[in-house]
Amino acid sequence: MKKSLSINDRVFNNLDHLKGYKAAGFDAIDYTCGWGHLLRDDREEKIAKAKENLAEAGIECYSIHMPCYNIFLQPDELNDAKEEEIKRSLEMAGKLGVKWCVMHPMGTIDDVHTAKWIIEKNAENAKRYLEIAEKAGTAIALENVPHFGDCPQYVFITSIVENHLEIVEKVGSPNFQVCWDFGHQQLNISDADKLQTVKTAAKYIRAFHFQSNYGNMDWHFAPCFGNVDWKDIVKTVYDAGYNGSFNLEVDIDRVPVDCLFEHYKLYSRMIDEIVKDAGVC
Ligand SMILES: [Mn+2]
Repeated sequence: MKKSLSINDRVFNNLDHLKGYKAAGFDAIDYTCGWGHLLRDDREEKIAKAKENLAEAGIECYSIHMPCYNIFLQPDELNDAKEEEIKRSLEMAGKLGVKWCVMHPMGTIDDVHTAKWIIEKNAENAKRYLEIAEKAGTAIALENVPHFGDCPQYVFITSIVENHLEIVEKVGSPNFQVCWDFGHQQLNISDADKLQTVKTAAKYIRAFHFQSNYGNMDWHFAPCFGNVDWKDIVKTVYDAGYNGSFNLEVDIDRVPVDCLFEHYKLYSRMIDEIVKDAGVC
């Protein structure tokens, strides 16, 4: 089983750092794209260097987090700069051998914007991105966004698992599947039966974000904090045949770079604890 952590440009192109990360027990990364550097002229050199560094460190780039629109926008509120950034992220993913590119959905359900319309529009957008992804040799996974308890007026389209899967079904490709965020699920006030929801989504899950919280905010804590009850939900995903990377999407931006290795060791150990607890590996 590959273990990965979401990392961003702070350490992504630092070979010594990647070697330390590997030594701490990780063999893959989830790269959170520097939303902006893909629009700069030096991007091709950076991508080539990243490829070289990852190979030398013996690390796979299993997934990326694509640049995304603000989740509060409706799916027809597009702009050329973001479309170009998304396109370039998919092309970069192809060059780095990335298996799954994770994207957020667009659209909140209200009196004007029905679920049916939002689903249709997201599928339309996704098909356009998928064409670019397949040409580049990669694939896309659509993430679940929670219906947050502190802003209940916003019901995001993938807060309802049936809507989420309907977008996937409408796109209708093995290269357009689901990224499951366990921390988001814990926050989702529209999700009354968490285990049943994971069971419903499990066969579509190709990448996941494991992160934790105490049910009040989207903290992105490491699993040694927060109270996500992982045992049955993780088991459900693996029992459905999940064979991707065990990915932690943990907020480490405020950890000083020279202290990160201690965190990596702890997180690697926590993944071992979780899979042992869930009895999946
Ligand atoms: Mn996530």
